[in-house]
Amino acid sequence: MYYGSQLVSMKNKTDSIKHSSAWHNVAAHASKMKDIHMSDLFDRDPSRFDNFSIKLKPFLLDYSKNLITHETMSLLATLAKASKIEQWRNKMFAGERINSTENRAVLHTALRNRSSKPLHIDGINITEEIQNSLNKMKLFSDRIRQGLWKGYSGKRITDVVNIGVGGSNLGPQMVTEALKQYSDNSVNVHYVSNVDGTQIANILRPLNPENVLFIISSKTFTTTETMTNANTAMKWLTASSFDQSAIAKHFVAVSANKENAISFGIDKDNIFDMWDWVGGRFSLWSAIGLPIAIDLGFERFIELLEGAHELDQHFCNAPIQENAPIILALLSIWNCTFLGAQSQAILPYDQSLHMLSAYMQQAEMESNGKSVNWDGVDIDYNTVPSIWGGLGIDGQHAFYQYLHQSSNVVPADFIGSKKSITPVQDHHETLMANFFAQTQALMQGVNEQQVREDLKAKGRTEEYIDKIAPHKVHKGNRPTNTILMQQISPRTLGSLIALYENKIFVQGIILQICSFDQWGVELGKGLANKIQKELKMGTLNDSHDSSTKGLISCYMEQ
Ligand code: G6Q
Repeated sequence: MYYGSQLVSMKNKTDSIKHSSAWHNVAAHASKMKDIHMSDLFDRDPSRFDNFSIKLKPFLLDYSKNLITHETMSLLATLAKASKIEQWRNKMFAGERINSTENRAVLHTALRNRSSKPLHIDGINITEEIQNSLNKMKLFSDRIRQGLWKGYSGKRITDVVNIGVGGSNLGPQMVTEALKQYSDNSVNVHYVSNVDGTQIANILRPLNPENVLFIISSKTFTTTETMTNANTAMKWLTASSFDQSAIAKHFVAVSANKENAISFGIDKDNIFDMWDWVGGRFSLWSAIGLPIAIDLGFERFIELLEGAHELDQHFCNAPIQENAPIILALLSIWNCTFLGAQSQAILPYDQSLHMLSAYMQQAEMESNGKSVNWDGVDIDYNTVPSIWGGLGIDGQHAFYQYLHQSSNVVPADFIGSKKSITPVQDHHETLMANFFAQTQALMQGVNEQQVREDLKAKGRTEEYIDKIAPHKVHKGNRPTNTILMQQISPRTLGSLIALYENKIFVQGIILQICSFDQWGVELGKGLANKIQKELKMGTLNDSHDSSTKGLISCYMEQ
């Protein structure tokens, strides 16, 4: 089998990228660049914005406010070439098993490829499977939206509750939130992810079981949190109907594990496909996106896929130095691995994107938050930053102090829209004025002389100026990328998400990390299952450390 040779070719053969001349050249260049201030680079080059920005249909990417020169970008492009990024990209799109630790293809891009060209995985034409799944989603979402799918008592479905967690929740929920303005509200869509009963209890309290449809979204159909919530939902429904046949009318599943879904009680016709070549955190393009299709209508869901596909086309065809996802990945590596930044902020200036940083946090940190390379050998360079953030304006009145003056430099992505989807008087102008001001301030900063002159002009005493001036100095030189969207829409949002997904893939390849597994998530899961048994039995296992034992005993006292 071809995948065997693929695995063998990766095993024990990775020359650390750190030993390449491309890497050495970037590192040597970084030590020279550290003493340069970005505002000098702007002074020297009036066309810096034109040189370091890319205009694509859905958005403009300005990356000129990074500590870079033409030489930097050229050295980084050579690093990308040395990593064989184009060959790896082609392998991913062709369905090679680049998820080496799980021996799987990585084909979320196929889910949004609108061409009918066959693509075979293990002899199965997945293009056909994807199309069949989309057809099923269309039929189902139309019936729900038009009120043709009835509950057990003959009433229409008014509320859909999606039960899933992690990749089976964050993507669809983030998109549903972002595209609220595009919903005709024919159905209310809710999301339950937390095993804390408070969440499901609050969501179900005002609902009438006769009008509710549950989607159990779980690729594995074994995730404890999702199964616990699904069981609660099942009890809630059957307590009202007392009739098992009601289940088929109120429960559907999205899963790669049909057997488990069926033994849970879900009708086999009500199961939507998932495949092992789609990672959870990249799965919103599959039937995991069913709640999006129900909320917005299937045509809007297709627009989301098309927007992502357009960005994939750009990723596949644009040369490295004009390739937005590759450039974003290279800049992250430049800022973190070479210049030492430890975290990165995602700062949307668009209310609709309020869940974006949480989504990106999973996408990047679960993919690349690792410290061994493809061969399992320890990596001795900084890999990816921790990702955090939140809505820009709210952040300005909270954590931006840290961005401007902390001793840690936090590179940030600013994401805003030219047009608001909900124009209200002059709100958008105020919002965007802040959006532009912040990246300028982070880049330029204010030096001591400027602070002193300003305070003097305000009539402050010399004594006061001496005391306060150091506190008002902003060193600036803080890197930002600006993504200026046309307007949030299914299509542009699709492109934005695909931009980041492809960026994450590029980071993984250059840093030689397997981006598509998540063993770090498994460890705690296994332990929690064991402890849950102890809590149920009321007996404490002696093998725990004293802290864990002490905490569990204290919990058991109640
Ligand atoms: C994503 C991760 C993880 C996963 C959840 C839910 O890439 O693998 O977040 O999506 O643990 O898993 P199930 O869909 O199998 O319930």
